[in-house]
Amino acid sequence: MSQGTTITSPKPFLDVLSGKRPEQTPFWYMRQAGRYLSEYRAVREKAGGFLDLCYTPDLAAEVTLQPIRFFGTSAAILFSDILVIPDGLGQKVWFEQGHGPRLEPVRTLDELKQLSVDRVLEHLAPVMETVSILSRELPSDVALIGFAGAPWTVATYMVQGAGSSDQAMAKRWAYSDPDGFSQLIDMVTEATIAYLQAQIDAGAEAVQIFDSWAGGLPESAFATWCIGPAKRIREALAKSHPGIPVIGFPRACGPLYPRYFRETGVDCVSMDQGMSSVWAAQNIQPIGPVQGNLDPQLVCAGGSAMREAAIAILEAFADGPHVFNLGHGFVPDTPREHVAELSELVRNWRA
Ligand code: 1CP
Repeated sequence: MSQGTTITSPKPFLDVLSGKRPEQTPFWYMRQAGRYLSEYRAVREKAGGFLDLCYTPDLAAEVTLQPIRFFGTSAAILFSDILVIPDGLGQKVWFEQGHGPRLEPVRTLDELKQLSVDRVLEHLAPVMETVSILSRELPSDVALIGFAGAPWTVATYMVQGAGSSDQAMAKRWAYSDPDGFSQLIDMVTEATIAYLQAQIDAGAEAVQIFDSWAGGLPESAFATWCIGPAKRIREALAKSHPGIPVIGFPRACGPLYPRYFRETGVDCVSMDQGMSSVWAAQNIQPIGPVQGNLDPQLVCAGGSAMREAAIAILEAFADGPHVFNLGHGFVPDTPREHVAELSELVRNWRA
């Protein structure tokens, strides 16, 4: 190729993560595989339990590929869950239909000592098998994203024993006994680094760290429990797998986004719908590529409200690197025709 020719990779999603601004904005959706698709529900039924689905490579690969076939997204996200890490550490984890995850809570150092990072990779070997199937089967222009929960968010489930809107039990442990709580965070961080490294070895081309409950923390706790572990993960991956981009999603952390972006060293931040896209284009996008941030409820509503909000986001971020996404995952009763219409709109939009 002659000097000066612009080389574009066949994967626009990876181009954006490396800081480029293609004319067409790449897109994918958080929870793009899931209960709003009848085909997903059929495969989940066949698998038995939810964790069985995560640990059956053929079926997990099938549900990962469904949204690529139906909507032509620019990236596939491995089908798994953030709670496979506690499961791999030896904590009892189960999913009750309609109630979400349940765990046998870990609230003391004695309970923590029952868990171990030693068996995590062996336990999660089926997930790596799913990643290798996907890296063989994905279309050549679709990137494969691996993921894990951020240590703080995973710890909130481990300590509470379920999802919680106030993260009360984890906060109380973190505030009253930071040294003890840091042992839990360190264990999850170590397991997460090994798990993400194994996903990349198996074929993941980028990874996302989901810190869904980052938004509830005051700044100093956010720095300790969200920025610190994400920085550790970022540095470990930069050493073992240079060139693999990391997306951070410290959901709902508001004005702390720029600090998170700079201090963790992640390659891209994913933003929730509470973030003003116009403000973010001025204050966050100059730091690096951004991802987001359509309200998933707008996709439920559909129509002109959805279209206008999507266009406003595309326009706000048009001058720099941007991956179109939701501000959080699809909700189960999202009409798939709305997802098809949104995908068509983003695919045809030009900066
Ligand atoms: O079939 C079912 O009933 C299970 C529903 C479901 C699905 C489809 C769960 C249970 N997890 C998943 C898949 C999942 N989870 C993916 C797959 C890839 C994709 O996006 O298509 C990913 C990336 C996740 C990540 C995840 N799990 C997060 C972080 C993102 C977020 O949504 O905030 C969290 C917090 C979880 C925990 C979890 N697992 C499942 C549920 C319902 C929850 C949330 C529980 C709660 O609200 O506290």
